[in-house]
Amino acid sequence: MTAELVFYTSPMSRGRIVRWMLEEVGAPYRTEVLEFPAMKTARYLAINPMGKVPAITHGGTVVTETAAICAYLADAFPQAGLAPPPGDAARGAYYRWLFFAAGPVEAAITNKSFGFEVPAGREIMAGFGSFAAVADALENAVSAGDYVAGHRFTAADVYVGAQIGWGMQFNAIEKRPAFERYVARVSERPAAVRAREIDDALIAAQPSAG
Ligand SMILES: N[C@@H](CCC(=O)N[C@@H](CS)C(=O)NCC(=O)O)C(=O)O
Repeated sequence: MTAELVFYTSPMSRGRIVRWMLEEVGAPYRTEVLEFPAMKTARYLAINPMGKVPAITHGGTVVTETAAICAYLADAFPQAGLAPPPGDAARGAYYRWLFFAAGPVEAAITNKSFGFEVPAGREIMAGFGSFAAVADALENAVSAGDYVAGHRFTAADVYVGAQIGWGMQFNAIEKRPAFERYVARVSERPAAVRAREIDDALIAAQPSAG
């Protein structure tokens, strides 16, 4: 019997990234939509003690953290070809940019959005250094080829593409031509389009919508 895959999300959240990944994977999954108070129930806190979405359960395995979920799904469904296998030279770049986007990029964007400044001269203490350094490194990553980990699209492109796309949409990342080209390339994939349609339909169906 195959393990049931359950996706806990809210259609306006980072869950949109996991939806995209799930659509890339193509395995059947069941969605549980949790709106904000429902994320703090004892039942959901047992899945994610942070009380945040997204999360997945796959049989008895619980995974939280969007980037970790993307990496887990790529490994759990290798037939989808969304991760360079261990031993493949592209595995290094795959890990590198996935973790870079979940750590330094996320921190740089959050700090910038809230107006938190790294005190001058203290960049060596901040894991992301400075926003400008993060943006330049990211531009390098998406300019070296079509995808961030070698010649093939991977789960790292789902996560990096979504982070840059989201950042540009909310003016947290400047619209550099290299970012726009990369985001256009990855976000026109059929799975990305399908994922947006599913979540946009869920938003439209919400009682407060319209
Ligand atoms: N580090 C987490 C962040 C998840 C997160 O912040 N989720 C937000 C929505 S995008 C949330 O659930 N907020 C509700 C709350 O904190 O009550 C990840 O990458 O998955």
